[in-house]
Amino acid sequence: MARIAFHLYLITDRHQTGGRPLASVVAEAASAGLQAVQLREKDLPTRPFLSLAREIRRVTRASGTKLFINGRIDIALEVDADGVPLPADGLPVKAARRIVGTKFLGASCHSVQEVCSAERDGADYVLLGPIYSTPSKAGYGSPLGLSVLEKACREARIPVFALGGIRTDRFKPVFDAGAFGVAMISAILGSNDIGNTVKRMRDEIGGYKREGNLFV
Ligand code: TZP
Repeated sequence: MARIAFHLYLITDRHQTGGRPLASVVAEAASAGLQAVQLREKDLPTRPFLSLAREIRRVTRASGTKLFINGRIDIALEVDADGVPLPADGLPVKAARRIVGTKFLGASCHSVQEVCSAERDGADYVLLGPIYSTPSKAGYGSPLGLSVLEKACREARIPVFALGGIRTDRFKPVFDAGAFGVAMISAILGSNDIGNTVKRMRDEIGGYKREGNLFV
């Protein structure tokens, strides 16, 4: 099984691109060094979602950016995505593993307990959030804060990606708390200069690389 070797992770929301087509925005981010993208678009019906997934697959193949398809294992298999992050109300990790085989399996978690059980069940990585309050997703209660992130990172051996309200000026506290990576919607998609934003993010993350069993 390949190991997780990416730290900068974009989650898509085509409503937050300021009217720009999602595929071109992702292409710009990918050619600037974006390492992973999760196609989310929960409100898209299956067929347009599949077309978009195919388009984003073409773009990400060209740059070597990992592609993840939120929850839709059928679509992930069809476009040969690199993995599937499971939403909290999606298939259980063990059931999903039987279908995806060696593709990366992620789990969206909202507590330390969920992180631990995702790891026990065989997830390859978790997205933990919201760490900070976020304009992008209502209904997830109050932000977990850095202390929950720190505890999750201490207890888990699999990579923990911090999610929710993450911006470049918050990279330091989340990496200091032990995060393996950062996942974002608005800080990337809301930028007027996505290429430059992604490059600056890559540089910033480069500064936090540390020796260790996870962080390469
Ligand atoms: N899950 C928890 S917070 C969140 C998701 C999908 C949204 C994160 O968006 P942003 O704009 O990076 O805060």
